[in-house]
Amino acid sequence: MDLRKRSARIVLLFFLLFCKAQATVHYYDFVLKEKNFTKLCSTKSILTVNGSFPGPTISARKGDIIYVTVHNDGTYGVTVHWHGVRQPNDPWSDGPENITQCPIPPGSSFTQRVNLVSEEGTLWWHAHSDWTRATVHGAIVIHPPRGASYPFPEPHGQETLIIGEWYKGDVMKIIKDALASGGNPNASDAYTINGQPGDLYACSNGTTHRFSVVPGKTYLIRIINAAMNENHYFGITNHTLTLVGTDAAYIKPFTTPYLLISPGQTMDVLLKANQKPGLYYIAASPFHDGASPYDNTKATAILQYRGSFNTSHHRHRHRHQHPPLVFPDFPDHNDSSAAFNFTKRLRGLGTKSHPINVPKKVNKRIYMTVAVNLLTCNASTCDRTTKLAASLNNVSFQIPSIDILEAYYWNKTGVFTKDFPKEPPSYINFTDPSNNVFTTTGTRVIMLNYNESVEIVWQGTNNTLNTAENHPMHLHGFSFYVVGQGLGIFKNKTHPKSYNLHDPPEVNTVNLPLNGWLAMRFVANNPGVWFMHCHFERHSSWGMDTVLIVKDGKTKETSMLPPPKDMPPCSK
Ligand SMILES: *[C@@H]1O[C@H](CO)[C@@H](O)[C@H](O)[C@H]1NC(C)=O
Ligand SMILES: *[C@@H]1O[C@H](CO)[C@@H](O)[C@H](O)[C@H]1NC(C)=O
Ligand SMILES: *[C@@H]1O[C@H](CO)[C@@H](O)[C@H](O)[C@H]1NC(C)=O
Ligand SMILES: *[C@@H]1O[C@H](CO)[C@@H](O)[C@H](O)[C@H]1NC(C)=O
Ligand SMILES: *[C@@H]1O[C@H](CO)[C@@H](O)[C@H](O)[C@H]1NC(C)=O
Ligand SMILES: *[C@@H]1O[C@H](CO)[C@@H](O)[C@H](O)[C@H]1NC(C)=O
Ligand SMILES: *[C@@H]1O[C@H](CO)[C@@H](O)[C@H](O)[C@H]1NC(C)=O
Ligand SMILES: *[C@@H]1O[C@H](CO)[C@@H](O)[C@H](O)[C@H]1NC(C)=O
Ligand SMILES: *[C@@H]1O[C@H](CO)[C@@H](O)[C@H](O)[C@H]1NC(C)=O
Ligand SMILES: *[C@@H]1O[C@H](CO)[C@@H](O)[C@H](O)[C@H]1NC(C)=O
Ligand SMILES: *[C@@H]1O[C@H](CO)[C@@H](O)[C@H](O)[C@H]1NC(C)=O
Ligand SMILES: *[C@@H]1O[C@H](CO)[C@@H](O)[C@H](O)[C@H]1NC(C)=O
Ligand SMILES: [Cu+2]
Repeated sequence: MDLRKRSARIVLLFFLLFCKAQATVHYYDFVLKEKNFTKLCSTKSILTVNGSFPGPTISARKGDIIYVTVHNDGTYGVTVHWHGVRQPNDPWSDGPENITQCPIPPGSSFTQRVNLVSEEGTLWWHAHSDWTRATVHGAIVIHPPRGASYPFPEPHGQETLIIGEWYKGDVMKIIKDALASGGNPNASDAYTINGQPGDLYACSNGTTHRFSVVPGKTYLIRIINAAMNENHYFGITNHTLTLVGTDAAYIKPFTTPYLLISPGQTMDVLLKANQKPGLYYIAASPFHDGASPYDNTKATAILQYRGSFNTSHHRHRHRHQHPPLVFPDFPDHNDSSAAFNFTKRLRGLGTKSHPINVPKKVNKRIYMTVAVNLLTCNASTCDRTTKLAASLNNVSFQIPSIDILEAYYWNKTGVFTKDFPKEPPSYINFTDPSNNVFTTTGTRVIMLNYNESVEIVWQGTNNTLNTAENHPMHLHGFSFYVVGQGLGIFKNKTHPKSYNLHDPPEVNTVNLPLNGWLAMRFVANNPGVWFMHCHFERHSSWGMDTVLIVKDGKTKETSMLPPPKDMPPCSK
């Protein structure tokens, strides 16, 4: 062996040993159980992890491996998903119900491996069964590897803020009733920040979440939108935010008075406590540009400068009393242009330690319409003549009763078909109000060869039902680069010429604008079965979903791992 090759090998060996030594293995136990919570002046029992809402935070460093044993002490089957974690070669731990596993039955447990190979920043975990994620979710905080640092000055402190959505009714019943009636599910009754609706809701102003800061210091705030059906504006009165990362990847920092954050997305911001010491609202308020009913309330938490609020004086009598605070200024709830402008500002960081590896050439293109539709129904499937549905390329996805991953791995037939269309059935004017609303149904998946460079262009639609709205599109198993976006209809001759192949952001969830299009790219180098869906829960429940199956490569390293021994059984 020549000297150059040998020294390269030695360097590689050191690199491997060094990385191995750095990876830490963590173990967590999650106990799914019911617990009573009182909010909005009424008490109800919700499914939780370990009795907390939001659930426990997982903290680790990039490169670490976490084993989470999920014990189901509830009364029905549930699955848990690690949102945004690539899970290389290991779809078995990904979690979506009947896509990669059957539900964990009550009284049993399942150990999932959360392998943080490539993500750094903030992600989250949530239940992936029916609407259980409303209450079963928590943060995944991923620090830089040991010895590495943030691509910005070390913050003085950190805070995680989770935006949630609270329903007075039972969430499982809400979606069940909606699917049975064929209509819209009930809207929520409040939004929450770290489980608290805040000052603007009855009975909750005594428990508003507070975040204390030292004047002059800079903080890293990790924001997660865990809401079910709504995007949010997020901001802090009289403060600007510097966005530094999203979906556990860094971006080129920019300063903004507010964020537009969609369900599924995470955003890391730097906050400088540079205003007059006092109390300020941290606020979330919905962005909703569709015609469907929605919860039009606002959630608040409080940013509290230390020294400006005399806690000892108030501790006994009116512990949390404060003068009225001002809500931050946000654009209108349906200002699609403000939302689109915000999304367009994101750019990948693109430094030596955080490179951008966007595919420059593409082997496989998929053009995919995203629609809310109708299906005809009869008395046995719903109460009306038609029911609301949703589709991708006019296929409303039907979830099977055996998970697709096991069907694929064990060569079981009759569970899914490998023929998801690569373009819509016809090239109509997708945004025209006169479009037909009806869709077909099926469990049709997209087959990809290992290492293929894939481009997916999502196309927003409208129709006679007036269903145009934005959609937070999410892919499991990959982060993808957002290379282009625009309003109106995608033109396959001209729009690709304006793609950003220089510094596109890398995300796992992206907001497809109202009546617009969005182009994304990734390399299919993660063999497995990966769910793709709108992260509005009502749309996903109606079938705005599909599955990508990435076939094995030629070697063991490029093939899917075998299933773990404790896979929950499928009842059949
Ligand atoms: C959850 O509760 C179980 C049992 O009480 C405990 O062993 C476990 O450490 C808890 N997990 C977390 C993440 O707090
Ligand atoms: C919640 O409270 C109700 C009414 O007090 C009670 O019947 C129920 O057992 C409680 N549930 C849990 C999980 O504690
Ligand atoms: C949904 O809302 C309707 C009307 O407010 C109410 O009667 C019903 O109980 C709600 N359903 C659930 C499951 O909370
Ligand atoms: C703080 O923000 C509020 C609401 O946007 C605004 O009315 C007020 O003038 C601001 N105060 C300062 C000191 O900037
Ligand atoms: C806080 O209250 C205590 C007790 O009433 C008082 O001694 C102290 O001076 C107060 N501090 C401030 C900053 O107002
Ligand atoms: C909470 O609301 C009650 C009733 O409106 C009010 O008396 C109290 O001062 C409020 N507390 C705070 C901290 O604003
Ligand atoms: C969005 O950006 C466009 C073009 O830069 C600008 O004309 C428009 O005013 C912006 N809209 C909002 C709401 O910021
Ligand atoms: C998943 O399959 C089980 C049967 O194994 C079925 O009871 C359940 O309803 C299915 N879940 C979904 C979301 O379709
Ligand atoms: C499934 O079929 C493929 C191709 O025919 C074969 O290589 C593989 O061994 C089969 N797997 C199982 C588990 O039977
Ligand atoms: C599509 O329909 C919309 C709404 O009617 C219209 O504004 C737009 O110009 C049409 N686009 C094309 C390419 O015809
Ligand atoms: C969508 O179509 C409806 C008619 O069904 C029309 O009233 C509405 O303005 C359209 N919305 C958008 C955003 O194009
Ligand atoms: C490009 O779009 C046209 C319709 O505008 C369509 O007929 C054609 O098939 C598309 N070509 C590709 C390669 O997708
Ligand atoms: Cu949607």
